[in-house]
Amino acid sequence: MQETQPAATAVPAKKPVVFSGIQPTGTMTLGNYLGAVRNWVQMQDDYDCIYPIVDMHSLTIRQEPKVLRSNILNAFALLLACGIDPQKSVTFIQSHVDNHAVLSWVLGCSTQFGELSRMTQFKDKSAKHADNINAGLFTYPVLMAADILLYQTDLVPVGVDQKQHLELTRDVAIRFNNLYGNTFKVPEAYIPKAGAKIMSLADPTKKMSKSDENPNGFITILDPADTIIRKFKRAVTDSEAQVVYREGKDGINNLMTIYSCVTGKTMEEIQREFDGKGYGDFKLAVGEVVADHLKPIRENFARLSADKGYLEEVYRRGAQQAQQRSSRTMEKVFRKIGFVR
Ligand code: ATP
Ligand code: LTN
Repeated sequence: MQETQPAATAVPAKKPVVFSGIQPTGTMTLGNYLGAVRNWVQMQDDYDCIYPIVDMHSLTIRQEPKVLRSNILNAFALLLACGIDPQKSVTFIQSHVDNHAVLSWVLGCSTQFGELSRMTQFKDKSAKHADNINAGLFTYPVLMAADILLYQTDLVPVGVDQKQHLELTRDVAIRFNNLYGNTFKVPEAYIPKAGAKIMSLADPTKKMSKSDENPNGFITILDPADTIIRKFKRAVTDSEAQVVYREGKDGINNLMTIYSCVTGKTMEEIQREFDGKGYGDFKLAVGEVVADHLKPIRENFARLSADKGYLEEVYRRGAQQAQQRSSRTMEKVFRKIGFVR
């Protein structure tokens, strides 16, 4: 008689951990979306993803409390509206999980003044906010390292502006591991090939940023279709009237990148499509595809932001999950550094 074998219980392979955050400093721009959030959405099926709204980071710039509170809730609703699915990913509000601040202190003691002084974002932001060069602005990358290292992260999907902070995170993790024994996974940056740096529509030599004073420089993902089309029509280009991707054509290169990211067309295909046509036609086409692409997000946002009960349920559950997962790393850190438990 043949013996029946017990059914093999397949142990699911552990998915690599993905972590990334966005600041609640205003409405997400097309740059944030194409450079980061769109990739976060796409990664949810293949990775174990963790996506907080990093409200503690936003304190490095002066905030109006009432506005901040509403920005945090809107940023959270917007993340869900873009397609972050709380059934698949852990999503929460950073300040709800104490471990971020606690690990940040510990890592700060393993980070050198000199290396923080070299951070270009610190130099840029202190030039922009010369009346408020606070210690938090200086130690900001340490909090970011804590965010990432708390979850034993493998991959961090970000725009290219965050590359230097990621390198610092890796350096701090390696230094800590060498000093105290293996504690943290050393993460890798995941920077998209296209869309990693969407430029301002008003000044295509500058990054599109949600805290830009000139609203014509950025498209927010909640802008209505007519605003989007108007902003693209006004986008700064050159006087050549040729839709080609070439050095020195910053404005056109940026519009072509946006068009390519949204439609999936290559630069050559775009060049052919607009061969012999003027910038007016091209700008209108870019405006229209972007407006169409963002329409469902705007509709999802209207529905979600009206449901405060649901949002609260999601961020509470997310914080519990994040607290639990990050506490494992925190315990390990405390043991390694010699704290009494
Ligand atoms: P702020 O204007 O307040 O400095 P920001 O617009 O730069 O904010 P963040 O919240 O700091 O946005 O960034 C969230 C994510 O979006 C990061 O991964 C960042 O690299 C990415 N990102 C920001 N701006 C752009 C851009 N113009 N192009 C591509 N990615 C971007
Ligand atoms: N520093 C980032 C926001 C940020 C982040 C993070 C990104 C804070 N913590 C952890 C990735 C992983 C910014 O300014 N865009």
